[in-house]
Amino acid sequence: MAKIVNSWNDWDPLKRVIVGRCDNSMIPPEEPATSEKVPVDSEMRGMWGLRPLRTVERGNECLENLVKAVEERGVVVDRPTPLQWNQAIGTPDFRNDSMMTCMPPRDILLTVGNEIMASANSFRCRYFEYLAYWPLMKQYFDEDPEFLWTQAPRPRLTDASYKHNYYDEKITLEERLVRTANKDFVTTEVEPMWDAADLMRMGKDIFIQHGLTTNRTAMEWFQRYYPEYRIHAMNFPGDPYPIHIDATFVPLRPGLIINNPHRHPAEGQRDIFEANDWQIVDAAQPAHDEPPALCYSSVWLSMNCLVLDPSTVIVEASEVNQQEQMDQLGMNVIPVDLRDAYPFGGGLHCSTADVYREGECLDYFP
Ligand code: DAV
Repeated sequence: MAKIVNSWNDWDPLKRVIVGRCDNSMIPPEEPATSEKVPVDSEMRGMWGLRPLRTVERGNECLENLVKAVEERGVVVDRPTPLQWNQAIGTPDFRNDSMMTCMPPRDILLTVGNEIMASANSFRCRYFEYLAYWPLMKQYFDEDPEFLWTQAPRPRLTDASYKHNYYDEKITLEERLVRTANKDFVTTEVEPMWDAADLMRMGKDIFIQHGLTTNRTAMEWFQRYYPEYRIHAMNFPGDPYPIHIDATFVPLRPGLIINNPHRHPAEGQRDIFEANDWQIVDAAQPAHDEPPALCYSSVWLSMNCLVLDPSTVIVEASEVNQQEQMDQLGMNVIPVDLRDAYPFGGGLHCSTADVYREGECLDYFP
């Protein structure tokens, strides 16, 4: 029996990866946590339902581009099994009129060494999304005797999990930034809630963004679950919609991070990197002024890259500035056309989840 699951960071040589699927994707109905994320001026406000089929097909074509690019380099690709996401769901604590999608996998699956853990997302529409990955988890479980198949404590997501009236149509960008600076987010602390894309794994250290999708109780939970790792909270006061660390603070290889120039770490949170001679470089300007239509994310998906090994990176094909900067930083750049997958939840890093990277758990911050 073979070792199938192993990954300690985002840069060691990638050998096996999960790539999402856009099939049956929904724009979910508003609910306490999601309304905070959709900007007031977004064309998606107030609308929900199946995403137009043509955009789903185009999104899937983009994901096929990514599959092809990594398979050509010897990486094994696994795909989730989409559900009918337009079904209404219910638990003893809440009902929701639909689910969302199985994009992007990075939000749902956290790989730490030989363990893949399904997350504790704060969006009700994502409560059952993990089911799309269960056939793969069972396969890994059957084939790899060391694989740990784990589910984080399921949040209840009752009304007590959210601050009500947190969102107000009239709130200005400045007021949002004050909230971010005050670490005042829509989720409460009644239970651990987290999206896997808020975690940045670096061997012995795990850095977790505190924001709209991940709370402090989650960090406390991780510190007790992984007593042998160091858990660090990160805040990025320049971000009015702090959600997921992978368009904000992105490692390319040991010693090098690209950082969104509008979202620098809070006071004191760079210290551990500087003390260990890590370089933190402002990321290049995105090539676009606007995200594509019906997209939740910002133009900074430009920096949401997939590192294949410490000297090779996949960057979105239209993101010419980011490609040029990667090149100057000594990376071999592989462009992949993925922009029409952005509306389904993100860029190259988001659209994937690690299964196997060569390498072991190292201490990069001794
Ligand atoms: O900049 O909108 C997107 C991150 C998606 N995983 C942003 C963050």
